[in-house]
Amino acid sequence: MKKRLWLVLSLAVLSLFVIAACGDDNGDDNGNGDNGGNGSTVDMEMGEMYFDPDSVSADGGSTLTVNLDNVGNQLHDFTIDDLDGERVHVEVPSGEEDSVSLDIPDDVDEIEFYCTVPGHRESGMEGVITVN
Ligand SMILES: [Cu+2]
Repeated sequence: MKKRLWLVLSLAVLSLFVIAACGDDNGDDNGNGDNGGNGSTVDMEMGEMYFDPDSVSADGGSTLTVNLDNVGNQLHDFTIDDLDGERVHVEVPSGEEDSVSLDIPDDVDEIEFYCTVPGHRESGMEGVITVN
């Protein structure tokens, strides 16, 4: 019980640092997704009919870079209908890679992403970014 409270307090303090550090984000990424800093990167595979991983987490106020690798046999896309008022739509042809940087808002809990090619979302090409 006591341990858990300490953990919560530590996380709260850590978040303050993260928020403070966001002011001078230069957009550099260090290629490591889990440093707890103001930016992170995830390598995501696309195929028939999935995103892998289809569940990602990111800090509110941070930048999440998603490296997309379409290992499937057809074109897929990575789409977010409304990311802080903007639509994100990145098409990746079969066998190609692309990447997109997302400014994660801190006033939402989840951000859904999916593939807009007809039938793909229905077949499982969707996922969620959980905002910490
Ligand atoms: Cu698709």
